[in-house]
Amino acid sequence: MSSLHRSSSATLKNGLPPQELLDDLCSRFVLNVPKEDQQSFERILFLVEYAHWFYEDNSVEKNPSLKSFTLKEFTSLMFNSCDVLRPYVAHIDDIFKDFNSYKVRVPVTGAIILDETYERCILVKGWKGTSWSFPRGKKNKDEEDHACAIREVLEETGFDISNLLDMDEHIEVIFGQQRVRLYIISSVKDDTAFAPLTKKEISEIAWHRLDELLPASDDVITRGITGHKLYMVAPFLASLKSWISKHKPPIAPKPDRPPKGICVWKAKNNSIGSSPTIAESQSTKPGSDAQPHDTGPGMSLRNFRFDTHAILRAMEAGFSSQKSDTVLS
Ligand code: M7G
Ligand code: MG
Repeated sequence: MSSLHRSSSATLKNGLPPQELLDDLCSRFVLNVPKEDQQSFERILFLVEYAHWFYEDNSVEKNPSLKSFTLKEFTSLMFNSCDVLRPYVAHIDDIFKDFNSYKVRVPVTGAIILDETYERCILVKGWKGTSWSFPRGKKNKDEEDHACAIREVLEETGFDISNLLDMDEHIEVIFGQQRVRLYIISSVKDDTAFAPLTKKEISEIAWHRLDELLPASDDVITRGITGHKLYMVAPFLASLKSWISKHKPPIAPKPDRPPKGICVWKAKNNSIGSSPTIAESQSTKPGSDAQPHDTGPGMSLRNFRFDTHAILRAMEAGFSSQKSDTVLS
């Protein structure tokens, strides 16, 4: 997609977004943001990702003749159509690859939400994928572990754990170069209402029986004994079992309850796509040597030869010459 057709009118050709829309997305999400978010391509790609979600969730929803794009395709569109990004089009494959390897090094936090019998926990299913995981997500810049867990659980389940979270009750597992910390939130009533706040991130929320998630293992992707595909669940189960053995549940196990998982929320219009979610495609491989171990997040772009000063100058020029809408987050 190196030379995309650029339409100057609002009329759609081949479902490609009109230049006005791309300009608007670029100005809202890439130019009109705090400077520290424009300091590297890794951070800029997070901005492009926000723009992509806004495009898919709002623009396409309002105008279904607009095409849906993968993040890679959308990134290419943005780089080809935004003045400040166009100088870097030739490097887009490297920028994108670097972004993905950066992503898998950002620490993740979330929660293991247990019911009052400690027999079940809440798992969420990604929008595009087929696997279940604990509600969790990547830390923002300078965000504390517990704050990220509270935010991600709220975004993905609509449930506020801020008054239930104990900073000392957590299980941490290192996957390759990624640290994943889950806080144990115990004794949540099983009739609690859950529903994600983000669009098209989560397709289903359910209470799963812990014994159906077995076997425990170090593998990132496993299948529970009833066949559910699980993502970054099995490596937490041994520690979780040990935690449960030391803590008495407020309510005794209920043998009369259905043995299967209980769905508590399901998206209405989810058509599962063929591409895996980022969550799955991240496929953090323990021991992967794709990245040198001494490069923490934010460092790897130093290997690139982009002129970031030039892009920042161009962005500032763009910023001062544009009257943008409010920044959406
Ligand atoms: P993430 O925020 O990259 O991961 O979202 P994290 O929460 O684990 O840090 C994981 C995946 O969910 C993304 O790659 C998208 O496929 C999807 N996703 C997440 N959000 C917040 C949105 C959103 O607002 N809109 C859409 N369309 N997809 C999203
Ligand atoms: Mg997230």
